[in-house]
Amino acid sequence: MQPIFDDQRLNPLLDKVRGGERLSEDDGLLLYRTPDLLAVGYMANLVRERMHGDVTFFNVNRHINPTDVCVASCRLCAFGKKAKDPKAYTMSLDQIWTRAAEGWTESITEFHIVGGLHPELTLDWYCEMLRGLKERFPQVHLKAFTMVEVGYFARRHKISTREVLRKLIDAGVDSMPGGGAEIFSERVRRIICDHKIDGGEWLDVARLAHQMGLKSNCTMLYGHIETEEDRVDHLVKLRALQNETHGFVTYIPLAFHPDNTPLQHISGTTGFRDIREIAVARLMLDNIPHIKAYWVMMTPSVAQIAQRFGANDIDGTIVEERIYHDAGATTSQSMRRDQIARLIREAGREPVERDTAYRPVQRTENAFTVLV
Ligand code: V47
Repeated sequence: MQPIFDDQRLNPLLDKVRGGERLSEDDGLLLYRTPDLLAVGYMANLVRERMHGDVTFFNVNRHINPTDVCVASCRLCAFGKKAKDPKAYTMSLDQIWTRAAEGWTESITEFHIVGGLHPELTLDWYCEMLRGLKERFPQVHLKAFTMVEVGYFARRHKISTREVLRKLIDAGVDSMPGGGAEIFSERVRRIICDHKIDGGEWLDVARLAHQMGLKSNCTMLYGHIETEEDRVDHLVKLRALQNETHGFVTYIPLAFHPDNTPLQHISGTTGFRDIREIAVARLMLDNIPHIKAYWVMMTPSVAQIAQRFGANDIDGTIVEERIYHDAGATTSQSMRRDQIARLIREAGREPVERDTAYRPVQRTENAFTVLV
């Protein structure tokens, strides 16, 4: 039976969604503009259940941010500091390896490693860091360096992006996180992150990484000065690249947190907007397997509701998160596995712990086995 949507304009979209037909840019705009969030969520949930049934994935990971020193001064960011700032930090290799070992009883399956664009740390230093991690934790997946960091290494060392990626892969990078994409609109980038590679370059680095065999995630930063058109454009560009490479594994919409940034006059996003962003993503990104509701950014309560609005992942236990907490996130820095499982179960979903490649992980005390 055809559900009766409050917003009748959505009925043709339901036919497309049911038929597995791709949604257009105009459809995307309508999804952003309609007040009928339940209808958008209904359609997103259809797709989500068709792809993943009742499963919601989570993982056990540790974030490592080796430095917050950054040559860029992005107005969106509260994390990056100038080298002379007394509050700036840069960890030594030993500190990084020690930090990685903390929380080990949680049996971490992934290190998520990103940091500032440091003017002095060399690519060789980062490669030594990776080799040291691989030596000490051979079973842990290294999800490391955004497209922006890779672009910066290439510029700083005057070598090609391909060479940077080759060195990182040889040193142990297994995949790449999705950060730094922000929003591809050049008009907006000039204001919020004009020191970063541009949107086209971000996509070029991702394309090359995928061609060289690395999988990656992708993101969009929303809730600042972008328009609905900018958001649709961003999603459609990710979808087009995915058609070419099939290298994106997970998409994570990131809500802008204004505190302690030069854009702190902007109000933060709301629950309605955060949930809509998940649902629109599930509907527009028909070729990206997973949509993650990142609980650190959305709060656990909203990330839980998102599991019925298109999301099929809630991120992980995340030992120590800095980028969002520097920007005023009031969520905890970590959640225990049983807390995550409870959130998922109460949303009527089945929690499945995964590794980075979405293979289920089976736990025994202080150890894990990946089920292939
Ligand atoms: O690249 C920076 C964004 C990203 C702020 O790949 C901000 O699995 C909001 O990319 N307010 C880092 N956002 C986080 C990220 C991520 C998170 C979880 C999982 C994965 C993954 C990736 O956060 C940055 C930037 O886009 N960011 N400052 C801010 N004030």
